[in-house]
Amino acid sequence: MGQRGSKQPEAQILILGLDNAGKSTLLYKVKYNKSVTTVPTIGFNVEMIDAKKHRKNIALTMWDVGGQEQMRQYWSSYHADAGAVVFVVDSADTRRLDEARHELEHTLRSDELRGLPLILLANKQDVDGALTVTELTERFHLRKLCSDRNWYVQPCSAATGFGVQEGFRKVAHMVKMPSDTDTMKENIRDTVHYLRSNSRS
Ligand code: G3D
Ligand code: MG
Repeated sequence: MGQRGSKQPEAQILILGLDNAGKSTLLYKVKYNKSVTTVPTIGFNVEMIDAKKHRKNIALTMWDVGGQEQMRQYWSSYHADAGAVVFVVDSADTRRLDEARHELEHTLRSDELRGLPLILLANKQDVDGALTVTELTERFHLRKLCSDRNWYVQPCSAATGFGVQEGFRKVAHMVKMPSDTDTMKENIRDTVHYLRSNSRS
């Protein structure tokens, strides 16, 4: 049951990345399709957007957790219910790429996020010198880092809107719905029940 009492399935998305990567700007761009003036996020912003997965309506609750150093210790408390990780990078801030990579590696090591899809949003593509998808994929060693999960890199600009809707469509497409695991658990329960009742007879 959705938070709004809607019956459409709902998934939680974590939007992570260093401070100033453009997380909040992206969130408000995709939610309201407009640019808003952001202030550094203290705590978190949360927004729900409607999306489609396999032609079905779903709701994505997007958690934009502050990226500053002192906030990062709280990231893990948002992990448990997530269905996908969106990691936002300032593609033009080459000075902080190693720091971003380090944060991404650290995040993906979390047990709660194991196997969840990663969508890397290569933001600020409107800025001169922004790294391309290929360059970022290499710099982040994504093939190796994400060998055990689905991943995708979407070039975008929260400033111009380029690639933003596409990026979040991809998120909706790739997200693991909580019902996926519920269904799996039910299947396992049914199988165990079936095996037990058969072994008795
Ligand atoms: P954060 O939530 O990840 O910390 P913000 O980042 O969304 O607050 O954005 C940080 C700054 O980057 C903001 O500028 C914002 O306008 C800018 N920004 C976000 N996305 C883009 C983009 O795609 N292109 C460009 N050129 N700028 C972007 P200010 O000046 O307000 O600090
Ligand atoms: Mg912010």
